[in-house]
Amino acid sequence: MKNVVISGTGVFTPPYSISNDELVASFNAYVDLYNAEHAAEIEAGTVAPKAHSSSEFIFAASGIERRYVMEKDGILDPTRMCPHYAPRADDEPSMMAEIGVKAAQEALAMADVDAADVDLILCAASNMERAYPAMAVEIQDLLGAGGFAFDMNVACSSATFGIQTATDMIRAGSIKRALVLCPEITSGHLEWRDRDCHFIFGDVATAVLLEAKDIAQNPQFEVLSTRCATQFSNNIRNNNGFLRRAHDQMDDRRDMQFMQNGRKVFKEVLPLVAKHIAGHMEEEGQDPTALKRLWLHQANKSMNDYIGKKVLGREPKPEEQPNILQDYANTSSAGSIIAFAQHGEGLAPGDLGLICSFGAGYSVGSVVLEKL
Ligand code: CO8
Repeated sequence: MKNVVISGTGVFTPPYSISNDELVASFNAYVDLYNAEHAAEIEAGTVAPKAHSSSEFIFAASGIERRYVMEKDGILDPTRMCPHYAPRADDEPSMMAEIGVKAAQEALAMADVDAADVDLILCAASNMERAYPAMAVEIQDLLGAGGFAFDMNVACSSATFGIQTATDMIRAGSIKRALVLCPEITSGHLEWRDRDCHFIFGDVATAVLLEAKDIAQNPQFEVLSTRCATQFSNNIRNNNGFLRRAHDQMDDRRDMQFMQNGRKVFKEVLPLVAKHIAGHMEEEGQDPTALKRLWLHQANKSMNDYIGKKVLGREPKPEEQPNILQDYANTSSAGSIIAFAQHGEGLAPGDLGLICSFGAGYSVGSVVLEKL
């Protein structure tokens, strides 16, 4: 069995950022327009009025201060409330492939590896731009990588499940190097007109390069073990899919975008994650308090504070459990990888760290790493 290392990471950060105040101003303008347009029905009690959002609520409930997006004007236009992405011709790169390639190139440069020497590309994300051909195969072509490629979707846990998939293949010897890419264009499937969730998500792309240890030039972390788990829940759901044409009333149905029962997710996922990490560390023969760094899924600051405290048995220091959600918001599968890529410094050889994701499915994935 081959040992596996992570030797490169990359983060593509989109060009535009939207602050909570900007987002709330456009949302509230949309609400005023909506309520004026439906004044008669609201008066008659047949339509419920919409309520204003607030920056104070968003920060207090989530810890999010701003989010990056690929396009900002459409989102902030109260008469549109969704990004505007021009359709691309078949001979142009898809959006997911374009940003996935940028993150991948950063990871390859860090590891000093040629794309041609990579033999697996995984495009692991919450939503796919099209059904086929796979974005992963398109990225393989754009990079000039070898081997094979495929798309996989485990919502917010796509990165950790992708790392397990790639690690297992390297261990077994069927591949030598893999790029796990998470291009998340969440702005395309967020309902920006819903006060309960309009602030949650942001766009980004991340890359992790995994290699067999014996061929890595610049290894950073060894993958000691991985653990994936799922448990069915409808509390985070998106009903859009290939049967859409065959269903009635599909034009603007709320369930064609991201939906969640946030309170229930919060309550149900926390114990699941705390138990998952404890079980993984036990399998590893280590006490959870041995972990010097937690790179957690970036959905909600209070959730992360709770998990950090539960795992370490005390309040983690900020550097032990770095958050990036204040700047990026929830970037689905990419969140824990941004934290890992941007806050991997300051560990000594032999130190243990843990990447952990959780989200729709429900799904939970964890990766125990040793600093080299
Ligand atoms: N402004 C002001 N007030 C508001 C707003 C707002 N924007 N939104 C809600 N309120 C009000 C509510 O109406 C409610 O009022 P009242 O008490 O009078 O009824 C009050 O504030 C409290 O509302 P909530 O109970 O909803 O607020 P919470 O404290 O629970 O916070 C959160 C809401 C932040 C959503 C929180 O529940 C949370 O973070 N939950 C966990 C969510 C989570 O981790 N989800 C994972 C989803 S990501 C994933 O799995 C990937 C899916 C694929 C990606 C999709 C991309 C688009």
